[in-house]
Amino acid sequence: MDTAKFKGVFSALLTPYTADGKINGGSVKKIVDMNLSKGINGFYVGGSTGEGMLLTVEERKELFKYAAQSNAGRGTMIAHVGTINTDHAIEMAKYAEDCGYDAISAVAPFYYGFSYEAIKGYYNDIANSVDIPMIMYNFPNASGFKFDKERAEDMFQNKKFIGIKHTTADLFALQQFKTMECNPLVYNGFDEMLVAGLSMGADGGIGSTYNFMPQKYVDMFRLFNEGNIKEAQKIQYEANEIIALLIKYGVFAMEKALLEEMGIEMNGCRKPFTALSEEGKKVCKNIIKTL
Ligand code: MN9
Repeated sequence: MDTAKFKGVFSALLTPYTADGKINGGSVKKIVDMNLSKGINGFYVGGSTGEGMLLTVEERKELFKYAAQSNAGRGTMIAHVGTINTDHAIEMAKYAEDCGYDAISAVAPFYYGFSYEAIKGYYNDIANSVDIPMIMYNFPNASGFKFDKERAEDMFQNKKFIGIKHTTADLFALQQFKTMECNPLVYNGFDEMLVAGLSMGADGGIGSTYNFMPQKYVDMFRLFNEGNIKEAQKIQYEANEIIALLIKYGVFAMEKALLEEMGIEMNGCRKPFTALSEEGKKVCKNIIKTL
């Protein structure tokens, strides 16, 4: 299959809410338009950044619809359908396919400490329920499941699997995936390490901070591919100064406050996430001036 459209930098779309806590379709459109205008290649919808685990199945489907309509065929769309209930994941995967998504993705089922066989079954059940390909979401800190080359070689025998979103600092593992015979697409998952991930062979990145500073990631990716590593590193350092503050005050709450400052209604994160502190709000206003 032609994987060209899957390479590049993808925003892990934040989920905006209305004042009464519903999914805010108008704001989804604003983020999508702004990101695409800066050169972002597409969107990863309803994942960790999108508060996927805090939304109902109906809300996740609604979000898929809004994002697909906003994108209107411009960028490459990946729908995160992961949850621990296989039937729910399949329902969302089918819906995403109907909305025109290019691929689905799923985190490994968590909480019960499922066996490898159970996890493999979950992935195959979801992947085989649709015709679009599957991108494995490898996030061991959240799922408790360690995905390595050996397991990838086993799971990727199913040709529906085309890639891995690699959200761990283990860049050796990332590089090892790239030595697999099927040469999967591998995405760098921690924004603060994009240039490092690209150096180890990543085909692109998927990240939350792309939502409010897309230009930096578009530039990093372009400069890296032009062989201008020093300049790419410079932008990575600039981004990391901001990311360090986000990590201190709450990543998603801060990202949403930044977009709110840019005029896009976001209405914070869903509970049990806490609201941004007063100090965080001040820091946010200072960050805005540097963007
Ligand atoms: O989707 C995000 N991952 C998580 C990617 O939030 C788990 C990243 O963009 C991080 O938010 C970011 C800050 O650590 O790298």
